[in-house]
Amino acid sequence: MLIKRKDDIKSSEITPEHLYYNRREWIRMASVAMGGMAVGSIMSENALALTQDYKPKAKGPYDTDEKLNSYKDITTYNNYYEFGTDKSDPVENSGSFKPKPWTVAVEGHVKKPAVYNLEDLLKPFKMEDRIYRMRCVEAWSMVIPWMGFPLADLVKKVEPTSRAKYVAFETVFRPAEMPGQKRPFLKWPYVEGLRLDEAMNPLSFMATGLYGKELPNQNGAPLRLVTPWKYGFKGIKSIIKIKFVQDEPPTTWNIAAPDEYGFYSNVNPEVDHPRWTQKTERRIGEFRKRPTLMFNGYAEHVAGMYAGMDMKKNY
Ligand SMILES: Nc1nc2c(c(=O)[nH]1)N[C@H]1C(S)=C(S)[C@@H](COP(=O)(O)O)O[C@H]1N2
Ligand SMILES: [Mo]
Repeated sequence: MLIKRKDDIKSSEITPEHLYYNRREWIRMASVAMGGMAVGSIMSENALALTQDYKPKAKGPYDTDEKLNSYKDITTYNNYYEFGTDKSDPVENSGSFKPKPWTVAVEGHVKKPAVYNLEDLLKPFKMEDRIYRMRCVEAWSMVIPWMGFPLADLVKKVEPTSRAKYVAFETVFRPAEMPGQKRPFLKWPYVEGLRLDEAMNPLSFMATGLYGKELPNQNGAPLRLVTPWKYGFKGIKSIIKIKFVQDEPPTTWNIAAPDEYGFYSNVNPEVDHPRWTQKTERRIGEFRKRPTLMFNGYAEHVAGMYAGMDMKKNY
C-alpha cells in the first residue's frame, strides 16, 4: 500500500518493484561479500531448499497450477506496516516479534464467545494446503502455497447468531515488538472486515503457514486472513480478535484514504485506483505485465455474492 502523498503519485509506475528489489538485493549481496549479513545468506540457502523440496500434499478445487513464487520472494517482499513501510522492512524488523503463546478473542453476536488459546482453537480443524494467487493493490502479484483451514470452519464452530452480518478482524498492538506501531503510518491497530457470506465462502482461508512451514512473522504469524479474490490489504495479519457485528466494520485503509480504498476491495481491472491502472499486474519475479483478471481469476466462485451490486460504487 502507499500512503497518500503528492510526491507518491504514480510511484508504483515510476519505480517498478523489481528495480527497487534488485537494488536491495544488490546491497545485501555486497554486504555478504564484505562479511556482513551472514544471516541473509543462510536465509537464501534455506529458502532455496524450501522452494525446491516443496510438494503440495493435495490438489484442492481452488488451487491454481501456476508457477509458485519462491519462498524467498514470499518472505522478503512484504507489506506489513507494523514493521515499516518498505517491502524489505518486515523481514528485517520482525525478528523479536513473539507469535507464541497466542490467544484469539471471539466476540459479538456468537453463541460461543471466548478467548481461545490458538492451539485449542486450531485443534478441531484439518490443516490444508492451498495454492492461491494474491494481488496487491499496488499492481503486483504472487502465487503462494498456503497452509491453514477454511475460515468457514471457524465461523461454524463459534456459531454466529442471526444478528451477525459482518466479521471484524483486529491485528495485535505491540509497539515494543512492532517498531512501525510507534509511528502513525496508519491508525493502529490494523483492522479489516468481511461480510458474513464472504467469510463463509469456501475460498476464505485462515493461514497458519506457507511452503508447509509455520508462518514467518513477516507474513502474519501466527494467524492471518487470505481472501484471494480481494486486494492483498484485506488479508489482515497476526489476528488477535474476531468480532461478529451487525454493521459494516471500519477498515484500516478505508480510514487512511477513503477515496482510494473501499470496504469491498474486490480485484477489479475495470475500476482504476485513483493514482494508477488496475488493468495489469506484474508477477513478482517476472518483468512483463499480465492482464489482471476479474476477482483475481476467482469469478466463478465469488461473483454471485455481488450480483446486483454496483462494483464501481462498492469498490
Ligand atoms: N496487520 C497488517 N496486515 C496486513 C498489512 C499490514 O500492513 N498490516 N498489509 C496488507 C497488504 S497491503 C498486503 S499486500 C498483504 C501482504 O501480505 P504478504 O506480505 O504476506 O505477501 O498483507 C496485508 N495485511
Ligand atoms: Mo497490498
